Amino acid sequence: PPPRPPLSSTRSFGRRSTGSGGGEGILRGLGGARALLRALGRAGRGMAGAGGDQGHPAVVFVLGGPGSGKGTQCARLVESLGFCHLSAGDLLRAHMKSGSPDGQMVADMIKQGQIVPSEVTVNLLKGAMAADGGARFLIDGFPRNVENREAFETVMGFDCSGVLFFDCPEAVMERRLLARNEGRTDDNIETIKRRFKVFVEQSMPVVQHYQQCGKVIWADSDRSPEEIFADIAPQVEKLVPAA
Ligand code: UP5
Ligand code: MG
Repeated sequence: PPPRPPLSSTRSFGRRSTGSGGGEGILRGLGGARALLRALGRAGRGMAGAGGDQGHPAVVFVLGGPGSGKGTQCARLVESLGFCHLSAGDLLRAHMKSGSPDGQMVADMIKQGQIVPSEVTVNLLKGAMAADGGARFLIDGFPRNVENREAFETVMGFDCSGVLFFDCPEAVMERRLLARNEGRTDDNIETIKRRFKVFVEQSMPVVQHYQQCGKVIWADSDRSPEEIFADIAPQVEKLVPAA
């Protein structure tokens, strides 16, 4: 297998200055949400039988900085390995356009590059997983902080099978995002910088947690899409084989 450098030495995320993270105020306000999530979690444990040996679906979290290629590689994995791909960002963007009462809050947070409260995201993911009913999921762009991770486990009643992590230099990600041109409200240089900072400060600790558990498939994503895919596909298939 390819060498997997320790995460502390990854080129893109080790050298950023730290400060007060963008979403901390929101996270501090989540005490009530935690209680709600615990209650939802008890109800959520009933969701079983959708596939995996454990009586619950198998989930691979797909993480990496903004523009690291999560969506691009997930599309390929769906095509070749038959996973269901759920992008938390896509679910949130659909939610903000749905006319839901919290839609404006979600739109504002995405525009600012901040992390939407876990109860919103986890409920969207839970609903989408149930609607699909499949046995193998790629969950892309989630969990984005430790609290997201804990909320997922509490609500769903199980943890991921593994994490696919795309490591990419910030300069490369920035160039890709500025060239994407899909009309996303967060693809401007100011928000991109904030997304990088939030990623380093809040999302990397999630990756480090799973690294310590030995659950991370590490991929250098500063390569062609074809090279990346050839590297990761066999590893993902081995982690969660088709039934
Ligand atoms: N591209 C891809 N791979 C390439 C390669 N190997 N070589 C050259 N070009 C490549 O790729 C980005 C661009 O690069 C594309 O144009 C692609 O063609 C090209 P993509 O595959 O789209 O990268 P991805 O990692 O998916 O980038 P994305 O911008 O979607 O990542 P983010 O993590 O920033 O976005 P996401 O949609 O996950 O989240 C957006 C916001 O939603 C967050 O900032 C946050 O505010 C909110 N959010 C939450 O609050 N909670 C969540 O759980 C999820 C999101
Ligand atoms: Mg994406």
